[in-house]
Amino acid sequence: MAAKLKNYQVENNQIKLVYESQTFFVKIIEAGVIQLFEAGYKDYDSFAVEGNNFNSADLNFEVENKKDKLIITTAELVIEIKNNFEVDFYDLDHNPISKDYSQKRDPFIRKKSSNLAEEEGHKLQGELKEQSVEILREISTAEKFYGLGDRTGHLNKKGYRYQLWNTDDPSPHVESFEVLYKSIPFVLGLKDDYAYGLFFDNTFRSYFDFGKENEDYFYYGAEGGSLNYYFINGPSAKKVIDSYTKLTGRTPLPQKWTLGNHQSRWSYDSRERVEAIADNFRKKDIPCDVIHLDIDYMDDYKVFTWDEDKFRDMKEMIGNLHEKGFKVVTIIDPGIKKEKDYQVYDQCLENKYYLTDPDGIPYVNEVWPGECIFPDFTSSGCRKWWGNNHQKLLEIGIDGIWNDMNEPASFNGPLPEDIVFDNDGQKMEHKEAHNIYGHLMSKSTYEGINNLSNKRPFVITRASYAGTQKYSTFWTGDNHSLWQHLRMALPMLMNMGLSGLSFSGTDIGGFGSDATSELLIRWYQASIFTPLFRNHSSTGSRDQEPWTFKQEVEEISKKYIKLRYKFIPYIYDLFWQGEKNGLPVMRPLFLHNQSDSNTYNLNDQFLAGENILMAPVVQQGQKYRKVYLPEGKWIDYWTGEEHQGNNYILKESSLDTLPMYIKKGSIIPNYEVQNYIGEKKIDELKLKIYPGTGDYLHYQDDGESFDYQEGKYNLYKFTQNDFDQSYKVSLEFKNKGYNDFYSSFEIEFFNTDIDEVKVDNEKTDFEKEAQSITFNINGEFRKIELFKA
Ligand code: MIG
Repeated sequence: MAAKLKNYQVENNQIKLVYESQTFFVKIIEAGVIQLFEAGYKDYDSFAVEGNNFNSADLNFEVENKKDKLIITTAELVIEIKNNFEVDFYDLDHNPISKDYSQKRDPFIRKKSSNLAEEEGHKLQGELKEQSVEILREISTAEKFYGLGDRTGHLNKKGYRYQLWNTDDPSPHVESFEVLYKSIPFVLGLKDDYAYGLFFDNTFRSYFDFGKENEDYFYYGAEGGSLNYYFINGPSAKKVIDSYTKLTGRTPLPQKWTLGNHQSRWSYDSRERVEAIADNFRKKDIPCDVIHLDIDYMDDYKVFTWDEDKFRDMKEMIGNLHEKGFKVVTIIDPGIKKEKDYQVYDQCLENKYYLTDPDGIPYVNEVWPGECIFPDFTSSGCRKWWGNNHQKLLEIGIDGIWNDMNEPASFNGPLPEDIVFDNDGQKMEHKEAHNIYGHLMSKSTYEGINNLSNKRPFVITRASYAGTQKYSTFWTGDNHSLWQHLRMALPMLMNMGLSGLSFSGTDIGGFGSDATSELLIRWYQASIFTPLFRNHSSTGSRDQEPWTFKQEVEEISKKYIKLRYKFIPYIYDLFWQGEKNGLPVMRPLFLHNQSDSNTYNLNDQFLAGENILMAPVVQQGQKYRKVYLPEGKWIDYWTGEEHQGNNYILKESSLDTLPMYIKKGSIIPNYEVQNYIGEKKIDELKLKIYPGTGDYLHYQDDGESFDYQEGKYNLYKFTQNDFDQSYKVSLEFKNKGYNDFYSSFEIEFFNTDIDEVKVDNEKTDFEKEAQSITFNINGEFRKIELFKA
């Protein structure tokens, strides 16, 4: 307990508060972003916040010393700090946003008669013990909680408790799971319709209890480290995410092919198998961009090697695949096989880049290769060395890296808590470094590939911490081919998106257990807008490629994979925007309808961007699906039927139907479907216009390099105005920097007619069909206008 405030000092943009027994700081990062931390514990930097993108130079704030509290006022917030460093946040009208809970913890009592139940094998939930850091905050009745990365259960986390300790547990993930692979200590609170964020930047085993032990308060705490958290003001959830991702970083624009269809399996374990899979996609006219190689491509599971027998002339194999338009991604695990004369092992030993026990002896545990040592990713030298190891893979043409087992997972019991990490001389123990192991491995991989190639690195990781989105994309680990897991995929991915992890996906069809044909179809449908679009399955489970079930499955899967490819420019635009505003591709409905309480607990619908509403079927045998449409008018993607929002509708949803709605006033870009991204030069942009009033920014670049950062991209602004008497659409350049312009536009309209097309004020011929018009343009233009009298 900090007890009484003795004195305080204002030092630039932070206030130092000296209490009888502790010292705290309140740092004003921006008017609505406040860091609260304790003096002392760490003098090394945050792993999540690596420099931030705020301009804190001219911040104005006032500090007022009242008898029993200190009051800090910024342009957005009033912060009241009381004894014991209790902190309350108010808006400028003095409405409370978030207040510390000033009473003691008072958990419900867990009654049990004896320990027999546990002996018999029942897993009883333990009590949440007092932590060395813990913060209790009041819960108001109408409060909802979101975020926290990859949690099981529902969109809204109220009433549940979670632990942050990166864990590989391949048994089917269910609602009562407290841990999973990732640790993202970020919470988005919605108090009535006022959003705020809390980011608890602590890497030790942490706990978040959202009113489970007592409905009056929620709790975050950790087993070590110090008090260090950020309060992020809304009132809009969009603003909270914008600020959170300014702090911890944003998903960089990916290479375009990464948005295509990925096919994986544990494992395509020979050259013949890989080639047969690839050929089948082309033969069957199912678009596919990427084949993944799981652990069996390696020589004896040794990382940065490959099996020369099973993968005869790997470089040639990859070259052939490239010619057919496939990219290849290989898995890399952290464990390094303990084997003399294996170069990676020798170098790791020589440079002392391994984890040690407290006596400095290399720590050994078992993973796929048998006995292994583990690289110490907290060491910058190790990260650099590990990153450079990718050279061998890049030389034979590998296009991306998939990092697995980096919680880290181990077969011979977990790594003890006192395993030592060097952290560039500021040593730390496993209990502090565990949750950042995957994060730092991703960083090493990203930076390595970035130094060795001139393309945007593509990394997928299983374990992560806050901020990993700067380096990697994510998949949700070992789900199963269960309907529950298809259902869970949606809230899990939405919460990951809210937590900064925008580029995420689940194993389509499910990893463990055997998929059914119906489940696979519904999973493909539900994934049309999940950024990572990969079918993956476990060794020993039934085959899961789209053609391994009856013909109907192949046909319907193909239809939806093709639909995905139509929307590639839309998804790519969302990534471009996400680099600017931090917003994810897959969004819960409340993000754009924050005052609509019907959206707060909507688990099975999401928005792709702002204007496409997805209501996939996630129940076996469901023929009719209830869909909630928020405010506005919504157009059924398939039938063109218009529906009034703020309304529930029932959609017929036979197996080949994916309920999908476009908001009136939307302009949506599409490309011709290709076998793979980049197969053809795209000269024609197809626009689907849902008449109304609205605008849209479309982005175009080379799809792979960093040239766009020097302005080599085109940005088009499309605007439509639906006036009483007339209707007008205009297309103009906002940025002209990339030389491949479209030479033709095909514009499809719903329920309207176009009478005139003008390119740079000159009337232009156009072809008209029932619902669309097409016209050619001569490379460059300034402005295109379409009129309806
Ligand atoms: O313990 O590499 O989550 O995607 O196929 C299993 C084999 C190790 C776990 C990953 C999964 C991958 C599998 N791996």
